[in-house]
Amino acid sequence: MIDIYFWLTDNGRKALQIIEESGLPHRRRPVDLTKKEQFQPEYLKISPGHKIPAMVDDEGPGGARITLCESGAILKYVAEKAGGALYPAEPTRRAAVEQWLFYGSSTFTPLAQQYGLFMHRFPEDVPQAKKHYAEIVRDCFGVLDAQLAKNAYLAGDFSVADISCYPDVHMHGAKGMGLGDYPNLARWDAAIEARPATQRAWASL
Ligand SMILES: N[C@@H](CCC(=O)N[C@@H](CS)C(=O)NCC(=O)O)C(=O)O
Repeated sequence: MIDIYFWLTDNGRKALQIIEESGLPHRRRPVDLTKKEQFQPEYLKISPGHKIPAMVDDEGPGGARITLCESGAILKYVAEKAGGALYPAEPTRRAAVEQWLFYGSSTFTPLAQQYGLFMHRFPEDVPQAKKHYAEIVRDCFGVLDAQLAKNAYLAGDFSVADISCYPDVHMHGAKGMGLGDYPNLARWDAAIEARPATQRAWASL
């Protein structure tokens, strides 16, 4: 059984999406960031950097319990355990998936989080920061849109690469500034939104 520790944020949705796509038995374990539950000593044993998402698999490699944090590592672990096209084994296809998986987890999401902070949560109005991060997010949308002009999904078939980028495109694009300038990204967003696993992952607690 896999326990998924999450909250209703971009990275939390990534973990929920991959576990729903995998079809593996799991339990949802909400970690309420608004109550600072990520700092509870028991949780810090799983996620030392006090971040969601995290996971515990009672039946990890060799049958041993494994704990994991970092959304990218969780996407990879769950998809590999499930097998199939979400994280392909063939080296060239896997390399393409990893390129866009890491683009999501190390470039796009951290920058989109800064955009979200200054647009929606920062206590002061900071026009320069808003402008700066809006330009960066639009640049990322353009990069993704260009890739999706050539491929149905970021690395060919639907994979963890798409899950790595979807939540911030959906929140800040489709449900935010709009995707009118990015037709390929809009088509991709709608296709992923329609997936039953996405619907389950984005349903309330
Ligand atoms: N690189 C990490 C980032 C995770 C992250 O930023 N988590 C945020 C919510 S989206 C969090 O848990 N923040 C609470 C805190 O920092 O105390 C990942 O991809 O999982």
